[in-house]
Parts: sequence; C-alpha cells; structure tokens
Amino acid sequence: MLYPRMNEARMLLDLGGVWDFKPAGAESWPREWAGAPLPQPLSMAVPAAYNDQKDDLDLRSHYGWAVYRRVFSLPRAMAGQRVVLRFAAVTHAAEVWLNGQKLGEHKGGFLPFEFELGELARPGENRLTVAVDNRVSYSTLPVGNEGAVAFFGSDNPGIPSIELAKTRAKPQNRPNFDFFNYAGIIRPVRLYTTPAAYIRDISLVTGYEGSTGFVEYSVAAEGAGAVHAAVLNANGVPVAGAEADGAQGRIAIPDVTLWQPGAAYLYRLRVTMGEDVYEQPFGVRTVQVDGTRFLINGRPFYFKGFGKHEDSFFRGRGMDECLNVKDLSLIRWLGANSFRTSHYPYAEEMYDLCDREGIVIIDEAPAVGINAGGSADPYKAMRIRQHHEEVIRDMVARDKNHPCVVMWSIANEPDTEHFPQSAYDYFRPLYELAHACDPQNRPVTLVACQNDYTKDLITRTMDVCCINRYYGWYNLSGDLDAACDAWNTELDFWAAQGKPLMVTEYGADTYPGIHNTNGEMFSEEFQADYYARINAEFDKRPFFIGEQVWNFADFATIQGPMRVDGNKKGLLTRDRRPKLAAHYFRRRWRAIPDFGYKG
Ligand code: BDP
Repeated sequence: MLYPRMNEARMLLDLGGVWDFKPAGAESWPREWAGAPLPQPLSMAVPAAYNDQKDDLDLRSHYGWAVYRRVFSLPRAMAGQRVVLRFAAVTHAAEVWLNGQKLGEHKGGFLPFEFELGELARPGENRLTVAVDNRVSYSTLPVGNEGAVAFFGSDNPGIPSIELAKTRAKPQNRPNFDFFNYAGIIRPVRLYTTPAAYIRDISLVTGYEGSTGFVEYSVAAEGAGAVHAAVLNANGVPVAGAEADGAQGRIAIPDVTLWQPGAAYLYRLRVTMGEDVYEQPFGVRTVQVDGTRFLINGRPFYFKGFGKHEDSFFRGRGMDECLNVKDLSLIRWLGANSFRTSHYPYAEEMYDLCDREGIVIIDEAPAVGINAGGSADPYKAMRIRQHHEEVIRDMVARDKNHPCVVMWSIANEPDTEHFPQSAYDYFRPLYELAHACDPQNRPVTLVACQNDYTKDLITRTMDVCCINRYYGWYNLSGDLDAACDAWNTELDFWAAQGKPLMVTEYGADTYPGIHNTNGEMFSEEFQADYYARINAEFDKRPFFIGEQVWNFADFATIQGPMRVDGNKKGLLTRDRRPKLAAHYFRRRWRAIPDFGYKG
C-alpha cells in the first residue's frame, strides 16, 4: 500500500486536530451517534492514544468502545477526483461512518486501511464518525487474556469471597503483553486524491554489479494509461538514461551510490501513468544471510541497538515525529545502528526517517502474547491464524520498499517450548508466507522467549535465530556469574546450529537514581554490570551477530505488582535521560564497527 504523498497529480489533506470524543460501552456503542453530534463530547487530540489525554482513571483503563467524530469540508478543487480516506492506524478495531452511512470496518491496530469515498463525500460539510474498540482477547493480535475481569493482577486473589469480588470488579482489558494497551486513533487520518485511473502500488527490488546499480520495478494500476518510470537522484535530478516504459522493468543506475547503515542515500522512482504521478523513495542495497553471517551489501553486519516501543507521555502510542527525530539522534549518540519494532509495526513516518538516516529496522508483526502460560496449546486455544496471515501480508505490503527494513519478525515470544510441534506447524507456513509476500525476499525470523531451547523446534529453522533472554534478571536473579555460565551453555547449543544468532532482548529493570556500591538489582550499577558481563561472553562467539537491549527507554505498562510506574529496563528514562548503562553502551558501541566485527 502506497504512503499518501502530495504532488502535481495528488492532493493531500490532514484531518489531525482536536476531535469530539465519547467513551461508549464494553460490547457496543450507540448507533445513533453515527449520524448525529456526540452528546456532551470530550475534546481529544488526533493522532494520539486517548488514554492519557485526560486526568481520569476510568478513561485510562477504559474497556470497550469509544467514538470519535469530526466535521470537515471538501475543497471544491477535489471535485472530479478520486477521494480516499486513509487511516494510518486505529487501535485495535474500527468502524467508520460518513454522513450516517457505514464505510466499513478494520481489525488490527497498527496497520493502515482506507476507503474510497465516491459519491458519499459531498461538497461542503461531511460528518465523519470513527468507533474504536480497544478489547484484546484470544482472537486479537496482540493477544489478550480471555474474560474481561481480572482479580488483583491474578486469578488467585487469595480471598474467600471470590464470587462477590467477581461481581464487583470492573471489566478491564487483560493484555497478554507487557506494554500499556494504548488505544484510539493513534496515527494520522488523511484524505488524498488521485485521478480516476491511478497507480495503486509499486514494488521495488534493488541490487548492483560493480559500480552499476539496478532497480526492478513493478507497478500495479487501476484503469488504463501508459506507465513510465524514471530514477531521480537524491537532489531530485533525473539520472541520465535511468528510465523505462511499461508496468514492469529493470533500470540500470550508473555510478550507483549504495544505501548503507550510517550512510544512507535515497533515490526516487518517479512513476507516471496517464494523469497520475507517484514518487517512491528507495535505496540500492542488498540483504542476505550467508552461513552464520548477515550481509548488507555483501558485508557482515553487526546489529547494535534495541527493542523499542512507541510510547511517550500524554500521547501514549500516538505518532510523534519530534520524538522519532529525537530517538534517532539518541540512537546515534549511543553508537547504535538498529532497532526492532517490538511488538508491532510502527508509524510509517519512522521508517521514512530511518531510510533517510541509515538506521536498520527489524520489522515486527503485532503478534505478541501467543502463550497460554504452558497450560494450554495456544495454537489450538487461540483464534488468530487468519488474522496473523493478514497482518503479515499487510505489514510486508506497507513496508516492502523501505531500505531500512532488513528482516521481518513474524512474532514475539510465542510458546515454542511446551507445544513445539504445534508451534512448528503454526509458524512454518507464516515464515513461508512472509518470504512469498516480499519482493525483496528479506530474511525472516521469529523472536523466541526464554525457554528450554532444546525443545523448541521452530526457532532454529529461522533465517536468523533471535532470542530474548533474562539470565541474571528473571532467571538466576542478581547472580551474574551464574548468568554468564547459563549464557555459555546456551551459546554452545546455538554454535552447533550453524545459523546466525542474535539477542533481541536482555535487560534489567533499573530505577533511575538508585545507586549501590554492591551493584545489586534495580540499581544503575547493576544494569551497567549486567550488560558488561554478558556482552563479554557475546564477543567470544563468531556466529553471534547482534545485541539489541531491552529496552531503548522506560515505557508504560498496565499497573500491577511486577511494575513500578511501568517497565524500567530502558537505557534511557521515559523522558530520554541516560542511565549509567547508556554511557557504558556509548563507549562500547562507538568502538564496534557496523561491518566486519565478527569477520
Ligand atoms: C519479554 C517481552 C517484553 C517485556 C520484557 C520484560 O518480550 O515485551 O517487556 O520481557 O519483561 O518477555 O521486560
């Protein structure tokens, strides 16, 4: 799906701003709100999660539906054009109505969807109503626990009058994941136009031989029109001779400048079809797994970076370009080169920025929580397979042209240990699907939970083995000697697999300002020691191709006895101040080259 861009053929209007808003019921919302002003509406900024915009615990922990509404006028200049209403992400499910008529619905909170407005959009005032459902369950991704009522953080409240407590407890979301369930219209809502015959999609594959690059393109169009494609350089100047006619083709780019981590260079493919025009940015680079090496442009890359979250004060998970710019600045300050979009595809603007700044992304599907605690087979108990296929397809369709994306992650921490064969049978087709959907055929991975890796059958079959491990924190808590031993035992296992291995999560909750001469848990010293000790073990292993710490910054979670004002494993605080370990990593990573660290 193309990102909406304004040019001489296409208009673009942003519908961001302050909308009317009203929380509704757990199971449904009043249909009369679809065609009329909301009664006594609250003001709510879009895009942003609604949860933290008001000082109201009921809204923060709202369960179920909420309704947004705004009125807009279509400019006369749009008459005669095809007008499309595009939502970059509504979390987690949406129903959209225009002028009292239903446009459609969408499931999944982190990927775009759009509606062609046709006759429904009229000159003058239009009334747009968006109903949003934040419920998570065994049939959503990310996965929530079944049943809307939780008891004091656990199903075993330790009180005799459980039945009475059940009747009194408020319905609430019970995420099966460790980040706050922010919801609402979290990313931009835009109107754009195209001519009646239009470019629907563009797919690009790049490569090079010697100093000559190439881009293979394929244009999907609706309606008739001759297609022309031309390569522009980073200054927007056409590259002499780099053009072709036809909906598919291969264009050579003489004296190519490659896209590299830390040294990005972006071309644009200018596609015209009849009256329509679209310019698709791209970088020329290759990605490949070769034995135990991860090659970008043929050179062995070492991942230095993070698992992140889209998470900030007030906006929650709302798209924030300023924060994105700041985060990339901090990533550079730390000497890192990459991150994983844990645990869902991020806003499109972040990928554009990473393309532009040469930061590498592992792009993750919103498939987290596929784990029933070992007591039940989640692949039988959960009703998610079809939706999982959809989100992989949609994620790849959205992000396939970004040079910054070098690998797909199809899930985070599913249960691969207790039901290893079910996990294999479930994930193998999804792994193949991700490969089949991607014109660039990037490597595909699945991020494995701390587990008995000898039982896990699927992780070892991935193109890159990605593991989350908490030796020294949740396991062998506080004992870094034992943690290093456990790491080495495990690394011996992986050495025998003949695959590249990286750690996609390891970390320690660290409350900023706690200092401790003994370096005990939760202190800044512990976090720094933990990483220094464990990294020294990674450095001894040639097949170990990257370290992504958990987490870039502290982030919000559901309240409960396991979390003190959120998850505190950030190298940075939530307001982006460095903890002691950030300074340690800055020294370490600035000394580790992007390429050739492991030969
Ligand atoms: C891992 C999860 C991550 C959590 C982290 C933690 O992948 O989402 O936030 O543990 O506990 O299991 O900090």
